[in-house]
Amino acid sequence: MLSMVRLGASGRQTGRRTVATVVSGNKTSKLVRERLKQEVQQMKQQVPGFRPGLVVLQVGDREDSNLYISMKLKAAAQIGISANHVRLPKTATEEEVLDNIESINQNPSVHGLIVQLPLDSVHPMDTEIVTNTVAPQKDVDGLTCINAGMLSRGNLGSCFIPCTPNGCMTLIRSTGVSVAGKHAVVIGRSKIVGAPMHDLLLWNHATVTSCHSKTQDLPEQVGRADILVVGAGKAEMVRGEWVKEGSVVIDCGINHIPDDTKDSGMRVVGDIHYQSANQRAAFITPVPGGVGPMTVAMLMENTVQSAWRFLQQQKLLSGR
Ligand code: NAP
Ligand code: LUD
Repeated sequence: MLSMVRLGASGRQTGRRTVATVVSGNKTSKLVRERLKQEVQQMKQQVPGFRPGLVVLQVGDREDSNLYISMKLKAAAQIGISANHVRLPKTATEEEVLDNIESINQNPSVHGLIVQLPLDSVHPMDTEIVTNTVAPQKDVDGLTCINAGMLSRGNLGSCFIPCTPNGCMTLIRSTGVSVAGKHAVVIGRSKIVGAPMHDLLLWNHATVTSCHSKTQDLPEQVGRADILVVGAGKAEMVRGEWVKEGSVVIDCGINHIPDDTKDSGMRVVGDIHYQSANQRAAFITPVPGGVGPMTVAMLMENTVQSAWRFLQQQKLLSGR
């Protein structure tokens, strides 16, 4: 019976089994936000009257975007970042959206600008053109070709790293497991999650496999992962039986599934089947309370970093 207990792995032992340690995004994001609050206070001491500025541009009125934006505005207020929500109607044209971005690009009191995705417009819109119109030095989502290009070349110190992968990386670091030399598997290759996650793991010296909808034998690839990051948008797709014993498992997925026991009739789950994966992983992120809150915290981090860079360029700082 003793063989049922995974010796040496961290985690909570329940009966004969060891379950994974929960990697809390709620806790880690709170620590990040507290640190940033202090940084903003220092900033104000050095440059009286100064506040980092963030604009969140929204096209349309998606309910999920409204929720995420409200979380971003709340976090900004708590830290001392001056955040503005610019709402354009569903009827806005691409030209109007681009005009708005260009005018915010010109505003020196704005250090960070994001366009919340997806765009919810009645008109056809090229998301790539829209995100690329953001000035790279204000692109705190890290979605412009300039920032994505720097990340893909391993120029990590000069670029803005997209918030969700940056949050995943922070959570991986919080486990104490070193990334260098490990086999990391990323499921998904989107511009906002999968592709930058691949780059970030690679330049943190993991050996990385990227999987997508055409990957053959996903369970086999997952089984090789010392570090697994999933951003596929498929509820509970990754089964616990696929997961390597003792691995670090990070779930970016946010999916709504029916649940009669909830007042709303819905429940939020990730892309990983948590209850089986936590029987094999050493560390696992929950959904909710995992990657989501880290995305918000990393946006704040990038905005504060952008404000520091701005002050430095304006030669308003001494000795930083
Ligand atoms: P996306 O643009 O739809 O990309 C999904 C990716 O997953 C694509 O690369 C797709 O492959 C791949 N994929 C889909 N089905 C697959 C399958 N059966 N097997 C293997 N790969 C598969 O989505 P996204 O924006 O990256 O978001 C992914 C998930 O993360 C969603 O649940 C989203 O809500 C969530 N998310 C969460 C946060 C957060 O802060 N927690 C932030 C962003 C996104 P192809 O490229 O071949 O189509
Ligand atoms: N677009 C994002 N679109 C969607 N969940 C977010 C997100 C917070 N340009 C741009 O903010 O970074 C972005 N930049 N995204 N997302 C998803 C994505 C974007 C997702 C989840 C959360 C932001 C979050 O805090 C909570 C959690 O997981 O605990 C609550 C989840 C819930 O629905 O109850």
